Amino acid sequence: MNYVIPDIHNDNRRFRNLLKRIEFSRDDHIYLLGDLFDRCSYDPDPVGVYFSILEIEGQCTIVSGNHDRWLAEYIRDYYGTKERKRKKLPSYYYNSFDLIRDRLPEVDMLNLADWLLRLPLQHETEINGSRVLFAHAMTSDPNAAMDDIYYLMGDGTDDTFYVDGIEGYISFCGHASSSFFSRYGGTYLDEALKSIWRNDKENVYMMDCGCGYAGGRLACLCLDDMRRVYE
Ligand SMILES: [Mn+2]
Repeated sequence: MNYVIPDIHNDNRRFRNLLKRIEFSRDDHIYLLGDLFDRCSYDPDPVGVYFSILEIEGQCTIVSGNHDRWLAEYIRDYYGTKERKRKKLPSYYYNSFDLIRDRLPEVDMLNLADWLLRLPLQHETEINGSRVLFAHAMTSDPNAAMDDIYYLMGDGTDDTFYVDGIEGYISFCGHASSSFFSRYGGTYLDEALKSIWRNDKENVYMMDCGCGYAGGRLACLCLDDMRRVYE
């Protein structure tokens, strides 16, 4: 089975519960839509998220989110700065950096940063005869590569993607709360404003259901039978 999971945002408990509930096994594959880290003030466990993913790395395809990029760049800046000058650096805006540094030595943090910076911005594949695209905020036609910021943050000036999608593909994204997308028509696959949103053309799925915020939850969509699980 092929599963898609959006923004985990440091919530290793919800992530592991989801894996248990879908009975994730050796034949399965997971597509993660980025934003693995930052937030989850109620139960943050970035190292747990990292280790959970490494355990299943061969069965996991991950695209980068804006938070993954920010964290990786901060780690490199921090350790690229002479020790006596580090105090003068602005602290990382989110909780992940300090939480990870409490548990991992410099070499492992730099490896984490390298790993994050190697993540692709978009992944294209074919599943059960459908061509699919995964990216954090917006996907693009694979023949028309966009700047990094497009995939990581979306295009703030042109929102036609949400209505039209990418011709010939089904796109899966996270980044912005699915509750935001009712303005573009479409359908909530489960509870209104609180579940995965799909556009009217049925070629765009916006999956972020607020995991990392109190009251949010983590969605999981099975691409083989379209079954949804929320944790
Ligand atoms: Mn996010």
